[in-house]
Amino acid sequence: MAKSKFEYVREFEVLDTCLRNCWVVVRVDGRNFHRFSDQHHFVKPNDIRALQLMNRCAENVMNELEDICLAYGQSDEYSFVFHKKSNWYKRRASKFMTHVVSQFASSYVFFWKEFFPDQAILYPPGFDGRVVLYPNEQNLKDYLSWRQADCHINNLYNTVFWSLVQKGGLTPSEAQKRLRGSVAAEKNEMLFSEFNINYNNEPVLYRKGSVLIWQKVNEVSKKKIKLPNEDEEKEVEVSRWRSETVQLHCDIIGNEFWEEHPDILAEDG
Ligand code: DGT
Ligand code: MG
Ligand code: MG
Ligand code: MG
Ligand code: MG
Repeated sequence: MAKSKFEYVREFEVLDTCLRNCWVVVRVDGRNFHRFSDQHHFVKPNDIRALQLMNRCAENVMNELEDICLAYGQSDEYSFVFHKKSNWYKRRASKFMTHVVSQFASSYVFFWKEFFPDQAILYPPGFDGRVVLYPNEQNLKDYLSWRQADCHINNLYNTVFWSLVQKGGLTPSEAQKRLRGSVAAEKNEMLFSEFNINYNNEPVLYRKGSVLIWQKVNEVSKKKIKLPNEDEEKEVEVSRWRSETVQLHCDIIGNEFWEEHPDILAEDG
């Protein structure tokens, strides 16, 4: 087929291939969710509906896209890890990022009413996205540890802050002043002595965030078959292995998690 004289513009497109053998992480984050959470009356500091909606969206992303071996989410963000051997869309960074972000954002609106049956969604939310490559397993584990440590630091702060405001009667700026310069141990102590809250007994979903991984399940179903030498159909049980996502709320900073799930980052994963 003859080429049009416009064809040359294609040469303006540049390659954005992710370096081979690197773990590809795409992180999405809600745009101005400070405002979005206020306008939709999210419970402070943690709204279980909002967090579960995020998890539902991430599950959809993992099921719809290829080669995601793990996802980690907290607050208004989710990180997706594409396997280092992935060759999805020839490893084009823009494909990884835009497919994750658009699938996540459309899921957020699509599944909204399942989690907020009594709260209309008031305007279309947006999410930003970024791609980061990690050249070895330790860097990837440290990335995930960084996000989980961030979850812990923010959640401890927010738990004390909102206790001081909601139960202690302080204004937000008074609470902020009380907390300025305090270390973790002091925050724990404040929670315990003033509000009788043992931080370690707070819901693990809030303290650790959510991890999505694949697990193999054996699916048994009944099937009718006709044997060549018999007239009647016979019902037999067939079983097959299927992968489905499972949600965990556990520590991923220590080695135990990786020792328990060696298959997640396996070469042939
Ligand atoms: P950005 O990401 O720079 O566009 O701006 P924001 O406002 O999204 O800031 P970010 O991502 O650093 O912080 C997340 C915001 O989302 C923060 O204001 C608190 C809010 N948020 C996230 N999860 C919850 C929740 O479960 N309950 C409430 N009340 N707010 C939440
Ligand atoms: Mg945000
Ligand atoms: Mg921000
Ligand atoms: Mg955020
Ligand atoms: Mg197309």
